[in-house]
Amino acid sequence: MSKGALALLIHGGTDNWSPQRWKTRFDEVCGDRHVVLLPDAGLDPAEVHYAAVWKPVPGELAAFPNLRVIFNLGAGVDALMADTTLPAVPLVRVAVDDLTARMTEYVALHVLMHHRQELYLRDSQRVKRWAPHYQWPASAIGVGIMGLGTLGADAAAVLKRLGFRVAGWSRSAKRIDGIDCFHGAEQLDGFLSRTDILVSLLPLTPDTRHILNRSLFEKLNRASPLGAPVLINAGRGGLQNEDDILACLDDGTLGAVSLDVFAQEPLPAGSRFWTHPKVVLTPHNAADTDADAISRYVAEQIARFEAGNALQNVVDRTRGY
Ligand code: NDP
Ligand code: OXD
Repeated sequence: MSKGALALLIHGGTDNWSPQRWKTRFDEVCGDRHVVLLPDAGLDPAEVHYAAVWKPVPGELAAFPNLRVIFNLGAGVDALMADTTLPAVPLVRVAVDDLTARMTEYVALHVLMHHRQELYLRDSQRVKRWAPHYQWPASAIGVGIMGLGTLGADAAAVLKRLGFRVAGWSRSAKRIDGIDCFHGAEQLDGFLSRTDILVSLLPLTPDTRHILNRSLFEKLNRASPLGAPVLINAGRGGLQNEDDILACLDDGTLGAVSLDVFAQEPLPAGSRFWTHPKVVLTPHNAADTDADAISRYVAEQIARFEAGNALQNVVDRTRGY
């Protein structure tokens, strides 16, 4: 009996998301399984048992009557959750060491950049100003991570190792050695009041949309050694109220921000974020999903599933992540 096909549905790719590269990698790891890069006019939709997707158009997955599992080629599933026609089969997201390590690099880089006053020092170099400010030790800085999941927990451990006072905030209660753990709406204010650098690694859900807004920023440590608190958002653009961020940078409620994600991507040319002196921005590449690592992960999951074992990292559709 022939194996069900794996369909690849990849949209919105940039240079690091070449669909053909994904197809080549999947062909290598899927043995004799038919791997189809869509669109493919010759494909019988009934043949497809698995779909590996990035930003499919809403309704696209409903075309496969015999679908068994959907694999999202990334960690965040907000785009899929918005598809009301998404087939009711298990949806598996990415949680692999390769992606986690990349995100931890981004978080460590940006926390250190703000802690070590890189914006001020680069500006000093530009104007030939030899005038260092006092440099606080890492132990004076409270870093607060919103989202203590796969990515947040790893970043927290590395920041702790660098000497920062690290706290995390999640939906459910947690105990992590050396990290001050807060959870739920009732503990959010306590978490914010000890935070100088706020790192957002939350998923975008109805509960978290626009959670990064002025009223939250005003609850961050107002006596921060950094002068004013800093925001780093690598979760999703929908988590942030962008007008509030710009207004809070302008009036000093926030000292600086690092943003990897935006409400509209690519960021429009007219956005003030491009040129604001207190903004460090990156084009949603904090943690790229690597075709080698992720194709292996998907192939392993399919092998587990076909051997009768439980799939890993299945999204809870009622929570939305
Ligand atoms: P996980 O699902 O492992 O972790 C999510 C964390 O957020 C959990 O700790 C969860 O709490 C917490 N959380 C969710 N909802 C709430 C809420 N309402 N209140 C408080 N805490 C909440 O996800 P990952 O760590 O793997 O990824 C996080 C996000 O990072 C992804 O959803 C994606 O949007 C983004 N991402 C961005 C990338 C980039 O390049 N910019 C790359 C990869 C991911 P609990 O533990 O209690 O469930
Ligand atoms: C992801 C992403 O969710 O790259 O994995 O944004």
